[in-house]
Amino acid sequence: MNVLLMAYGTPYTPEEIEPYYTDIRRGRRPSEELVRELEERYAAIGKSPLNEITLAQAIRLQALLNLEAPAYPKRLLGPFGPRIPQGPARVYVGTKHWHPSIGEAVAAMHEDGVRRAVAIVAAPHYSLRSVAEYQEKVEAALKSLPEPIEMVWVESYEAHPGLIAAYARRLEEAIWRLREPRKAAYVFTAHSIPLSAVERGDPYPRQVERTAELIAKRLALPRFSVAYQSAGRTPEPWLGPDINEHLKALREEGFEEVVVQAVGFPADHLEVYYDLDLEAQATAQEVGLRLIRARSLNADLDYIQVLKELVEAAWLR
Ligand code: FEC
Repeated sequence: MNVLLMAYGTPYTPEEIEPYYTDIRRGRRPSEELVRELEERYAAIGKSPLNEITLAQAIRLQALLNLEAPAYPKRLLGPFGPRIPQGPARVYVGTKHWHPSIGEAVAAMHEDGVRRAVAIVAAPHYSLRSVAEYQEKVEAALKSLPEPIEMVWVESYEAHPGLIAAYARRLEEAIWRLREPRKAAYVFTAHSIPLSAVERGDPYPRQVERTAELIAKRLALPRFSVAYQSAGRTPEPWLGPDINEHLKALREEGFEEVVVQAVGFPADHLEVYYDLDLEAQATAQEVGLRLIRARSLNADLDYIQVLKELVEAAWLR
């Protein structure tokens, strides 16, 4: 079984921030001011852990897929010595905006003789501004190959029971830290997208709502809401409500505590460490709201198990 696991990607060094940002803007160079602002955001969090987490997800997914494969060496069941046995499943990593790029991953798959693979993004919701753009990049890479690779897509998995359970578990941990859970507000966030995509019928907001509803139902939350974060620095209108405005509104309604859970991203990265842990936290403190963020899924085995189930089901299609 072959898998192409994709994620957003992040620069490895401060020098890479500008070309990375240019790639996000489809080759249009951002102004000096925008680059400086982004450099400051990365400096404020030290470094985004996204590439390391994506690699850890890929390694763990490959290990899980191999462990149960019938052809895996039986000696794994006993002591197998210092080497981790290679198995029949191979997971390749491609990032949307940096290295290894999706093009580099597809080229490596071709070099290894792969003719069929499951393609999946480490983000549960489909959007014209996320998964559809990953798909475009995969299509472009496939076109440059002398032989085709059949890609079987997992386009979204917003209601996967394992995903809902994994998010609910992290939310429950956060609830333990509240003073009065019945009186608190519960907010689920996802990356904002330009409203123009929503107007073109993007299923993204509906899928984000669905994830939120299922987690809230599972934990019998007294109330919940959805807010959007990290709107881009572009003049067009973005999907809201923006998390910072939403926190202010919650305080005005009389809430004193809020749990925020980012359900649009499985991993920690700039938009979690900066936009939630620094910016949204500062907004909450400013208005006198106690904000607790539920921890992310990252490369934890419950999330990897979800990826494994999705990939295995897609492989059988
Ligand atoms: O840790 C890191 O360095 C990477 C964090 C990161 C993730 C991420 C995920 C998503 N984005 C989505 C949509 C957009 C759209 C634009 C856009 C712009 C940026 C910029 C940075 C950035 N995004 Fe992002 N996004 C991350 C980082 N994103 C940096 C550029 C600076 C800025 O505008 O803030 C606007 C593009 C344009 O200008 O044309 C649209 C969506 C996701 C969630 C799905 C996914 O992970 O792929 C949707 C992580």
